[in-house]
Amino acid sequence: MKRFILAATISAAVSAPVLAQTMDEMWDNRANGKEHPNIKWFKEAKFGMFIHWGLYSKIAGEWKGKKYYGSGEWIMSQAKIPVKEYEQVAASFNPTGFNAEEWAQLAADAGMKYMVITAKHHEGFSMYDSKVTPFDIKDATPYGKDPMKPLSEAVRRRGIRFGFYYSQFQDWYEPNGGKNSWDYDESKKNYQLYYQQKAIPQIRELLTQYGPLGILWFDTPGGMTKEQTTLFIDSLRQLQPGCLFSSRVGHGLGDYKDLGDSEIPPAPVPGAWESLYTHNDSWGYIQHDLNFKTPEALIRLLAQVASRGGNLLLNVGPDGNGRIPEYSIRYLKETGKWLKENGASIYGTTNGRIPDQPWGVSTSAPGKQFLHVLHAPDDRKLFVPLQSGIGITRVYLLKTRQPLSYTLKGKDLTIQLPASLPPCADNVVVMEYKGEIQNYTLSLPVTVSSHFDQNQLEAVRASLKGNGSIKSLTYSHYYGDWKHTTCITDVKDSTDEIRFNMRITDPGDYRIILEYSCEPSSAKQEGVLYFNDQPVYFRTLKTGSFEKTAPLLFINHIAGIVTAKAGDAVIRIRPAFNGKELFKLRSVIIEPVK
Ligand code: H79
Repeated sequence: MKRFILAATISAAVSAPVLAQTMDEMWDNRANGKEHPNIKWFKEAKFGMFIHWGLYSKIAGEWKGKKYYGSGEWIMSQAKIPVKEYEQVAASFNPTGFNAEEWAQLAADAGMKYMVITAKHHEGFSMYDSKVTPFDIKDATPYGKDPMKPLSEAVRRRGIRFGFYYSQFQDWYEPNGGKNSWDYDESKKNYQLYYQQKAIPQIRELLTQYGPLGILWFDTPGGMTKEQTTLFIDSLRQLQPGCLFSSRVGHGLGDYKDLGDSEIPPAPVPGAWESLYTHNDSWGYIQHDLNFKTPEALIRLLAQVASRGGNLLLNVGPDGNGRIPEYSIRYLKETGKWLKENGASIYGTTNGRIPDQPWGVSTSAPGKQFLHVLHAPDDRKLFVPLQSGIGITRVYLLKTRQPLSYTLKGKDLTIQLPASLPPCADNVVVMEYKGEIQNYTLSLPVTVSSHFDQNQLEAVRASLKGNGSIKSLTYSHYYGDWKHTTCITDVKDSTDEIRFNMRITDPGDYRIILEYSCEPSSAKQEGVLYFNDQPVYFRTLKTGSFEKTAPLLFINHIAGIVTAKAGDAVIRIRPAFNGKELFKLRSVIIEPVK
């Protein structure tokens, strides 16, 4: 049975190979094998604030009367703004609304344990007082002050680690910096000169003038060999040996892994790592981007990332006046309220040992599983599949400490949720136990129950035979606003097979839905889904082609209804004939017929 590396076992190195496949150059997520002596705080922190703030914040997504969509910090590149025009923006950049104490307090109120702010993004403008260039906030703007000094102090005073984002390769302002091809001839550039004259001296400033840094957050590596990067890191390390370097320093030399922008791994990932999302669709402020994630979505995202063992670095984009958007302030504070009551289920935890269930996800602490109930079952009975040799000592609601009754039959734990359980983005149940719960393998049966509107068999839980593979597909909607979806691809021959093992907890009729994307060339092919041995035939429906710069569209294609007994069951999916890729299957959804 061929199984994609992600699915091998979750203790093996996962996810890196798929992610690296697509944009290795830009999104290097490989960390070095050695654990940094100061990695502990990072692993425990779980929630950090990312801040993108620069001249693009003042431009706010609109240039010469035209609105731009996507990543606002990319507007100089997107609108091909010449350096001579772009630098004029600094002359009116006067963020008098900036208040270091307010920003630091928001991070604290949100329950964030670290902060990473752009000292210099790709635009090349330094948001701190740099002696290396006059193109900085102190020397080139009417504001005339260094906001990073008071911010670093206000943040650290609250026990929050402070760090800088620094775009080490891309610098669109400098003739020898990476990636400005509209002003400068890329083939004539001397990247080494840029590194020696700007990037390295500036990073040295950041490492020596702002106290102890938690993180130096690099991005989009380029222009250096592995040997050069090693020397670069070694010399910087001497200034602050305790500072962590993100994986995007390149060549697999960082201290922890950063996933792709806006990417959450579908299964636990070992080691120290971080998912990074922005609150709306852009990292830098865009006036017309109001697509803010609700507190509920933020809480669930945080729980999901923690269940895979990582940190969530969540970005806010302050505007050109230095104000954080009102929605970010409100929704982050709401998230912080939830964390005040439920933080024990997030901070310091490791990945959950119970595979994803229709009710939600889990996180771990010694002797404890935190069960994050994202969807309450309609009978209020929480089914938790365990392993043999596990004894339960206590089960209670984290928020109120209210004990919950439960039954343990063999390996099956059933917890009774209170009828009065108030709706919440994530009600956390604590299960204390004796014994050792092994990390799960992805081929364990997926629970299917009639007490949820839907049960989902995610691509990552499939076992594959033949040509199929499980891939993280990367695409954007507007411009640089990346999305990632894990799908089963390349299943094309009649001998290829996608298999899901299920554990059906309730007998009855179920509707089986295939959630997939289908290229024009893949459409109208026959497939067959076996529910145990019962065949259900279907023919693929076209959704459109997969392009990197367009939404990947999915259809929920109802294959049919089957009648199930309680117990173990299997779904196998095959093309009826040899042909093209059948589809890109995101999940199989199983809905009880009520
Ligand atoms: O700071 C945020 C982004 O600006 C930065 N990473 C996060 C944290 C980032 N820099 N580069 N990338 C992400 C990759 C972006 C590539 C693209 Fe494009 C930008 C795709 C579309 C716009 C370059 C230009 C590649 C295609 C067109």
